[in-house]
Amino acid sequence: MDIPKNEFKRALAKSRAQIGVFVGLDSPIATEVLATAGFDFLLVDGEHGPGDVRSILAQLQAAAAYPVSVVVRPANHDASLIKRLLGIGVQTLLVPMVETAEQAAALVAATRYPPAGIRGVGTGLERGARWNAIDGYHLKADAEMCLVVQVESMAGLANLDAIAATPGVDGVFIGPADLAASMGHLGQTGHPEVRAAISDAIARIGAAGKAPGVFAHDPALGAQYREGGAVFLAVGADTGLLRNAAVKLAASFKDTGGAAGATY
Ligand code: 3PY
Ligand code: MG
Repeated sequence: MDIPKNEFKRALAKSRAQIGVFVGLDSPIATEVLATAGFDFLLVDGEHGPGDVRSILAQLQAAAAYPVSVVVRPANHDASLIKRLLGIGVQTLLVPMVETAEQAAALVAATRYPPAGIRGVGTGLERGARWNAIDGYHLKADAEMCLVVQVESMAGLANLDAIAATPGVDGVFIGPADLAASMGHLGQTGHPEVRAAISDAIARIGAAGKAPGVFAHDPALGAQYREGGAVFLAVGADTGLLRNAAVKLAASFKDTGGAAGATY
């Protein structure tokens, strides 16, 4: 059998818009439900929620039958964690908190086999290689890897041009929540200074020839970022979708006083 083609990587390279949602419920059923919803990608989170290698594996299996890309966010930059994620079949990573070009280059190396990188070889034990059922997996894997780095701090913004220029980085995703915090505006992702910094970052990432991405749950703001050149948008989170719908339903039958919250 052949290696799965990374449609998300191809879409970013061609600046084809990709709309996705964060997945934090950490349930294969919830992930499979989302896979039927029409999103281009599901962004399975291993940074903030309970998600770990085993639960991410179950979600990859759940989504595999659907025409949706799965992007996985690891908790950190650890090359051995990344090795295990690639081993279970992750082809696209979104790595949080990247602040220097050196960090970006180390992440690229973690996703590539030698001599290009440092990924360990264990295909017979790995779903990524379909346990060696994929012909020549080790020769094809690097070309299907897609690495998106998250820039979400003032330090990251200061080094954005060098981060975006790093060979092997396919895209740069701005995290408004952490960026707002880093800028002294904790909890205010819509603050004018934060929005201006994001718009400027999107333009710089595009100028470096890489795909800019951002989180925007407000459609008007999302459209503004799209017009400014953002190629991929995360537009919500399953946790927020569930809670907001539940609050609304409860309130429609009784006066709970419950307030729907933000979606991330
Ligand atoms: C952030 O906003 O900080 C994120 O990581 C995701 O959007
Ligand atoms: Mg963040």
